[in-house]
Amino acid sequence: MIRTELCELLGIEYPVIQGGMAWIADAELAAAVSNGGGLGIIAAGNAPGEYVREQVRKAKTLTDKPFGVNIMLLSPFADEVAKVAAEEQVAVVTTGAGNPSKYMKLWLEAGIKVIPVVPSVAMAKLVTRLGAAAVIAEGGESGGHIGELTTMVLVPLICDATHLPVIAAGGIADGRGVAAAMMLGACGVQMGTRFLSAEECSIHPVYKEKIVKAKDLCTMVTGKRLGHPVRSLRTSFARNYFKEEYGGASDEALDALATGSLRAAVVDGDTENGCFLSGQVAALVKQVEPAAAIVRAVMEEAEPILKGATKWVK
Ligand code: TUI
Repeated sequence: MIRTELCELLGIEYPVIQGGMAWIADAELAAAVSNGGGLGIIAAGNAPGEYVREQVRKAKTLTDKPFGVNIMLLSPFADEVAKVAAEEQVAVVTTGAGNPSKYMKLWLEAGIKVIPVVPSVAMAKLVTRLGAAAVIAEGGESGGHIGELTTMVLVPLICDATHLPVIAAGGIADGRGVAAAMMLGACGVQMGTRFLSAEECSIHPVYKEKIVKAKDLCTMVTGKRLGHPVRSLRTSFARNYFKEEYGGASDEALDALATGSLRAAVVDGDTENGCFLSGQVAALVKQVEPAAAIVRAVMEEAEPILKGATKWVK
């Protein structure tokens, strides 16, 4: 059994957090992860405050374990969602895609543990000063909106930059990834892509099948030119976006292409118009199974690896 300071901090059994996947991570998935002993997360994505309030209240009926809300800071509704999280007094807020500074006081006064994604040492130091409870060091192997550095480099740098617990994310989908993250100094992991294959994850069956069947070179990064690099499955949509991006399309034309593309993937399974966000680890995801089984499996796999790690030490 692996227990770390993250378990004590969050009141969870296994040091595993579910990624806040926009359009995907709803009350059902979050509750399943929390009931499985990890920390489930409801993603606000680009949704309005009332959607998030409804999902939070639903999750409270599905689990009595702690869960969190992810606030995507590029969202036009970030202000109202931030307020809803405080009003509903969720246990944890994770943030992504921006600087959470302006909301920190509101959340801390509501007794919320704030865990921002930090793509750099500077951001880690800033949120440490502002009272974050822990930080997520998410490398560019991740799906969705990504930073510059890889997990292998980012995690130890962030561990050196803060005294807070560090959660590793990006490129982790099994016990080997968990063990490696702990070797780098992390005391927990966040996984997104692995939970796309959870039974309780309500994405379109085409999306789930694409994840389970994905191979090593199945993801690509688009959106660098606009300053918002995004990793997704290499579908005809992604290839076409990439072509336009480097073929002189205007910023407006690229925005128009992207509009509605997450919904088209998640709800319709539409490979022509849908953007199927995924981390590189899709290649390691083999089957559909309950979220609780995923949480347990990755931690049980990590245990003998960590125990055996002394075998090279003479
Ligand atoms: O946020 C994510 N992943 C996401 S958000 C998302 S929705 C979206 N879709 C299209 C375009 C943009 C967003 C899909 N996937 N991961 C966490 C993350 N946060 N990765 C990188 C960052 C980040 C980047 C810059 C965090 C802070 C930051 O600060 C910049 C600054 O200095 O303000």
